[in-house]
Amino acid sequence: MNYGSAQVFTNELAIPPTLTGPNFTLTVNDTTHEFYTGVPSTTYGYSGMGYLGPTLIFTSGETVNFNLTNNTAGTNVTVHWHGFHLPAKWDGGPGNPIAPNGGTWFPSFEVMQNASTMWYHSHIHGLTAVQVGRGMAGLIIINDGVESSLDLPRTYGTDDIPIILQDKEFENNSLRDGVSE
Ligand SMILES: [Cu+2]
Repeated sequence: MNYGSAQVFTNELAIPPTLTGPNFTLTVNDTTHEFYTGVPSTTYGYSGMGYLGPTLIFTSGETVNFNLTNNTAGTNVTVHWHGFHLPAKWDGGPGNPIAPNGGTWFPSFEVMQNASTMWYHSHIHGLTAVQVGRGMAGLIIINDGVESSLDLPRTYGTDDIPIILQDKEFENNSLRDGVSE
């Protein structure tokens, strides 16, 4: 049986840290990240991370509250709760921009979903692909009583592994922006 050729990997699988609610404070920052050792790429990260953001842990039925700050030097961002059932004013779509250089946004909503893996990301008109590709995204894990009663592996980062897949284009080992939205 052919299992394919052996590949050599150089980067350890990154496991984002977790934040547990119901109150969350997140900043988004201009930063850099070395996808290839020794070659920093211009990226975005949340709350001190060089790329992407922490995994947020929600409990179904609770109200979650956010203190969000845009510390980038020159770009509007949003924080969109992908796929969530919530009031439009807290959706974080293109109509809810947060200004750069310290602009803030304080959404608050009830978690109406059952147990699931969700995600958040910037959703600025015309720049969503660039901002998400450079790091403005993170996971959300929603727990509920049904899921927690099941006999499943649930030690985050050990046997419950968060995986984020993104396509990437590099030039001289430095990240290039995608061209699509
Ligand atoms: Cu989305």
